[in-house]
Parts: sequence; structure tokens; C-alpha cells
Amino acid sequence: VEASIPEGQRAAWKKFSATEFKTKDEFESEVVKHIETTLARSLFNCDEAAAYGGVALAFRDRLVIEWNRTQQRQSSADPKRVYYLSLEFLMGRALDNAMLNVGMKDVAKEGLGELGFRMEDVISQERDAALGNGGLGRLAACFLDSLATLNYPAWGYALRYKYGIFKQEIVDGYQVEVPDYWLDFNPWEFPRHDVTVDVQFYGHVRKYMDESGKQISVWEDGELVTAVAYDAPIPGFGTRTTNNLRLWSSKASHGEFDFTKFNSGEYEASVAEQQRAETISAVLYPNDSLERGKELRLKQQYFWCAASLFDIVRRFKKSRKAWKEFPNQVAIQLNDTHPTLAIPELMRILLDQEGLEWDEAWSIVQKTFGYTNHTVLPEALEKWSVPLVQHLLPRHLQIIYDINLNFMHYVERNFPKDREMLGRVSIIEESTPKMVRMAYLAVIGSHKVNGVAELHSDLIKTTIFKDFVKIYGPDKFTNVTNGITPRRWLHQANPRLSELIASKLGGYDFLRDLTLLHKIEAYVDDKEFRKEFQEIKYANKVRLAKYTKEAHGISVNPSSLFDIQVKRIHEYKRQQLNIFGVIYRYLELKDMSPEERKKVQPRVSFFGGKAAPGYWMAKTIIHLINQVGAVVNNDKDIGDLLKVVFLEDYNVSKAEIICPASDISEHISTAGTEASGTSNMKFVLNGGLVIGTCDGANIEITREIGEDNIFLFGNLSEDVEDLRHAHTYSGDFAIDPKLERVFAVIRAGRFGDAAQFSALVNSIVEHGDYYLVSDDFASYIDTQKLIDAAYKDQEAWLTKTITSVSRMGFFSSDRCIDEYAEMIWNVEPLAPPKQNGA
Ligand code: GL9
Repeated sequence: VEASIPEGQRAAWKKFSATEFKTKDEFESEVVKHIETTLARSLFNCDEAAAYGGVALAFRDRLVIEWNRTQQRQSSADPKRVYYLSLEFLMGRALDNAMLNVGMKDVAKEGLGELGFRMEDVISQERDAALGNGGLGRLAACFLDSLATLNYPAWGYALRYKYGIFKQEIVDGYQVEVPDYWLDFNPWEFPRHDVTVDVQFYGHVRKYMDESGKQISVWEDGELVTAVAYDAPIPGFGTRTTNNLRLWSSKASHGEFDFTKFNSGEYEASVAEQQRAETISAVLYPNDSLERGKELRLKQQYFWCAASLFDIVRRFKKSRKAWKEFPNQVAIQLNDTHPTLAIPELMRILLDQEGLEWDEAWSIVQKTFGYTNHTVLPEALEKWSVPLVQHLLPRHLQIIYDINLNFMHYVERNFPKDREMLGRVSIIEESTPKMVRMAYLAVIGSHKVNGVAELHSDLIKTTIFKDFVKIYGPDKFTNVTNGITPRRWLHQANPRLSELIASKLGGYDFLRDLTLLHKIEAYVDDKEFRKEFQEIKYANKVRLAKYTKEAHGISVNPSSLFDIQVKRIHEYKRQQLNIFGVIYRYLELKDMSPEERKKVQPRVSFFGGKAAPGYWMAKTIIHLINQVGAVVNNDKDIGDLLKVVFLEDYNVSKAEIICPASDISEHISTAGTEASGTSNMKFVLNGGLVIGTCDGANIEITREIGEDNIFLFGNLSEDVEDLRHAHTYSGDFAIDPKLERVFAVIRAGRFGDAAQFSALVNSIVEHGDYYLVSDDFASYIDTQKLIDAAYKDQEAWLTKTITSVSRMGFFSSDRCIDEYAEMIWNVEPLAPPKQNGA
């Protein structure tokens, strides 16, 4: 449908075209107008929530203007676009980011003051958009920020969950999950009721020959569910490029309700069907690194892939280019295996709807997709039962079988001597029931596969994808080490540090080219700089201490060493190692004389993170942390020497307070298990040091900042397998004596009913200590002692932190995005035209 305004009327449009506020007065006028009209409130009825609404709407208008321009520019230039398919985007709050990215925060702050509000109070009214579980979802959010900042024509595609990750409450020391309904006021999304896609499920496939003798497949008699697009603007920093994040919401395909049923008195049934459709996009699955094989999850995946591909293909078809041009116009990145169904779906579109031959279609598909792997944990590798896929997506199962058949032929031809290889690499696992191995399908259907840190990318080549390296050669596999956006994780979270750096570098260019940070190393001996740097760290610790008091009623001394571990709770991340270490420290303190205690470095151990609701062991770890806190924090002998805090409901907005406040943060996964980690980067960038294992990005952080500036400990990944083997088979596996002492007090009931913790202790003592807690315990305790000693020399410590910050340039997500663009997507930026010298 042609919907543009005829030439004759365009002059009027241009005259009245929307403009952006430019001054404080214009800003205030827009805020008041939005509060009085859009929100229907008044100066007699304006709380902080309403003020937030007014400010958000004023900035939203600015964003929308540039967003429309960006989309128009991209439509007419029609460059190759990137589509980032991710079931998770852990965005956090949008307002502060919008203000900083478009660069009007100072003006707004002043204007808001005149209207009677403080900026911090207004910002904190916003609810987090928490559409993700952890690192994988936050990485996707950082990537959107970088894509826009670097002017890449890029779209994110995901689901519009009604409920994001649950809110965590701690009740009597236990995690309780509360639903997070975040949509009652969300000014950042735009429903596009005219952009819909009907997605089919179930049904069956009918095959017939057409006149030319070609076999045609028709997928019919299915059930339809409609996907409705909701768009959110993604502003770049220091550029007018504003990209789009499109979230799909599900609803019944026949509109409000089924009139036939309604008219025949089956009102309830018609509403039930509508609810069934809406269930698809209702809730984010809260599992971290675990796939449970639920039908609804598979429905979510297909619903999202089908709607997104329909949208992408529709956009491509507007350009009327030949199909072979598709991979020159479209790059699709699969964020983990969750969107792997996009591969058979694009095949289905090309074969069944567009009539392409198999080989041509397959060549297009392989050139279009790239796949990022985020974990080697076996329990996280997605598999779907063949009967389930057959039932829900019968045509896709056929296509998967055909892909597999071609692949098996290829392998057989090239490796005739390795008979076992076929079974090992088949997409179909010959179990009962048979399973579709999604990671293999993703590898086979993509032209590049990448891991997320060097060690991880090496590991996938020698473990889970070893055979595929033989089959395709090593060039198909590559590495893109993760990064973080310095806009949110430095400029927004730590404005004073950002300002200090800018004052030395002569401006904020480092926020667009983080490698410029190396220039602050020149100030490492500058007295004034050192003093300010240290004051900023202290102020950030005071802020966290204040939050800890307000939220948890626990007083902590900001002069203590702040030791922080915040991330999802998981045995492989080893929060149990940390809390056992805390208990050991407590026992040592108890053994000391008052004189000896005076020499001890006071410390606060902060923990934060959610456990998957069904992950009982992780919940036990949370409970133990809280029980230890209850004992230690109330022990008069101990006072400020040791405090233990569990920060409830860790999320993105809390991370913005927590990351700038560490002296030490813990990244202590069993070597070889943490693919990258990204909070390690956030903490170091904000002037904290790291205690960590030789795992994930810790290794590259060490390479960049120097081994003198990080506290590494523990066994190496190449030794993990042998150690595990020895635990089970050598017969003389003995628990570390220091750890044994910790277990003895737990068993004695020092932290409450010992029975509650027996499974946790026994996982180590009796069940093989899979995560090597005992093997690494002594090394961990020794390294913590080194940290206490190092912290005593505050000047040397400060030198380490400043040096580290200056060497973190590599870990910007801008560097990642440029690497993806060059090595995997082959896309170029489309810069906005210069305007007013900007
Ligand atoms: C993860 C890895 O475990 C992290 O090490 C990695 O930094 C991120 C991003 O690449 O991906 N993979 C994964 O499944 N999660 C990750 O964090 N889990 C969650 O996001 C909860």
C-alpha cells in the first residue's frame, strides 16, 4: 500500500514537522505538556513517577525523530543489514541511557530542578526491562548499543515477554520468586498493530507433484497464532543513528475472540483459546544454562523465528533483488542455539513458498547465518525430542532430516574410514526418544561459528565441535571475545570517573574509542589524579554502603575491603567456594586474640544473584550465604572485621551501583566452564581488581592489564579432566584439611540445621567434587591472604587499579561489533549525514 503524502501537501508537512527540544525552557515545556496531556496529571498531582513519565516522554520524542530518519535513510540506501536474533535482551533502564546517548542530560537536570525534582529520584522510578537471565542477554543489549553507536544498519529481534526474569525476594534466608510484570507503564515501546505475522503450528504436510513433475510440500490444517510487532528505539552514542529492537507479542489469530464460539454460547472456550495464544509470549524462561525441553519453550522459539524471518524476507523482497542476493543484503546472527529453527524456517520459505531448488536454497541459508556458542556445559546444549518437533512443526522436521541426509552423505564421502563419525555428528541423536541436536544444526547451517573468549573458542574446537573442525576445516570456527558498552558501564554507572578521565583526555572521545584509555596511564604518578581517582572509588563504596543499609538494614564500613561476587548462582561459578572461604576467615578470626584481630584487614563479602527456580543446589547456596551472614554480622567479637551481605534481586540497575564499588570482585569458576564472563570487565573498568581462575575472559584481561594486576589462582583447564577422573577412580581423594574444618562447623550446626546443607557438602565429599572446590580451596585461601596484604599498601593498590583501567580498551563491545562486522557479517556502517557541523 502506497501511504506517502502527495507532493502537493508535503510543504505543509515539512513546515510542521516535529522538532527536537534544544533548550532548558523547551525541555521544561515538553515535560509539563506531557504530564498535563499525555499523562493527564497536573501540578497538584505530580509525584516522582509522573515526573519520570514526563521526562521519559520528552526524550522519547527526540529519539523517535532520529529513529524515523534512520529508518528512512536505511530504506532508501538499502544496505546489507544485520539481524541479531536473541531470545534475551537484558536492557535495564532506558531513560538515563537515552539522555546520555543523545547528550542532553545536563540541560534536563537543570530543567527538572526548576520543576521541583531531582534527576536521580526520577531516574530510579523506571523499572528495568529485564528480558534476560544474565550474561548472554546483557551481551545482546551491549551489542545493540554498539551497533547503533557505530552506525551499523541493524535490528534486534526478540519476544515481548509480559513477565521478564522473576523478582527475587529473600524470606528467612531463602529465595522466593515473584513475577515481574513490567509493562503497566512502558513509554519506550511502540505497538505496531499493522505489522503482524500469522505463525502456524501443528497440522500435517501434504506432498504432491506439480505439472512439471516437481515435488511440492504443503503444510496445512495447522493452528494459527498472530505475532504483533512492538518496536523500541535504540539510540547510538554521539551519533544520530537510532536502530530498532522489534519484540513480538502473541495473540489469537482471529482477533478479540472466536465469534462462532461466542455466538454458540462457548464464551469461555473462546477466551481460553485467546489465552492459550497469549501464553506464548507471556514469560521468559528463567533457566540459566539449562534446557528443559518444554513444549511451550519450543513454541516460543518457533513463533519468534517465524515472525522475524517473515519480516526480514518481506523487507528483502521490497528491493526486488534476485534470491541469490539475499546473503548480500542480510546477515543473521544466532545468539546461542535458541534461534536455530530459523535455519529450517528459511529453507521452508525458499523451497515451499518461493520455489527454489534445494541446493540454491541451502547455499543462501549457509551464507546468511552465523552462530555464536556461549557455553560448553553439557546440560546447556539444546536438544528437542523428535516426536515433539514432529507434532509441533512437521514440515521443519522433514527439512531437518533432509539437511541431515545431505550432511551424512557428505561426511561419508569425505571420511569413509571413520564409521563412528556418522553417529557422532548426526543432527539426530539415536536415543529413545530420538533427539534433534540444535547446536549441530546451527553449525551445519551457518558459515561461521564463534566462541566468546579465546579459551572458550579453543575449547569448542577440541570438545563439542571437534568432529566438525575435521569436516569443515578450522576456518569455519573463530573467536570474538566479548565486550561491554563503556556508555552504560562507565559513563552512566560511574559519571565521576568518566568525567575525571575526560578532563585528562580533553573530552569524551574515549567513550567511542575505548583504546584511548591507555593515555591515562601517563597520570598514574600524578598526585592530584590519584587523589581524585581514590576519592571517586570511596564515594562509590559509600553509595553501595548506603544502599546496603537502606535495603537490608546492614551497616558496613566503606573503609573495609569490598569483596563482591554478583552473577547467576551456579555450582560452576562456585559461590560455594566463596562462602566456604568466608566461613574459614570467620573461624580464623574467632581463633585470634584481640591484639591479633587489630592487625586484620576488615572486609565485606557481598553476594548477589538469582538461582533458577528449579535449581535446588543453587538455592541451598543462597540459603547458606544468608545463614552465615546472620551469624557473622551479629557476632560481637567480629564487628566490622567481617560482614556478609546478600544483595537481593540483583539486576542491571543494581549492577550500575555495585560495579563501581568493588575493591575485589570474584570470577572463580572451575577452569574451562565460564565461556567468557562480562562482569569481570565491568569491575576492572571501574577501578576494581579481580580474584579469578584461568578461565574465560579472565585470561585475556590478564594479558591486557598484566599479571601483577590480577589475583589468579586454582587449577588450569587442561588439568580438570584428570582431576575429576582421579576423584572418582584413584581411591585416595582427600578433602583439603582447611575445607574439612569448614565442613565440620557446618555439620555441627553452627549455621543452622546441618541437614539443610548436607547435599551441598556431600556433592564435594561423596559425589566426586565435580567443580573442584576442594582442589582449589587452599590456593583460593592463600590468594585471599595475598589480597589482604596487598590492600594494606593503599598506594601500590591504587597504582594497580589505575593501570588496569587504562589497559581495558580492548573490552569495549564496539571492538566486538567491528570484529563481527568484518569477519562474519561483511557489513558496512551507514553514517548519518553531517548536520550543523555535528
Ligand atoms: C553465557 C556464559 O555463561 C558467559 O560466560 C558469557 O559471558 C555469556 C555471554 O557470552 O554467555 N552463556 C550462558 O548461557 N549464559 C551466559 O552468561 N547464561 C545466562 O545468560 C544466564
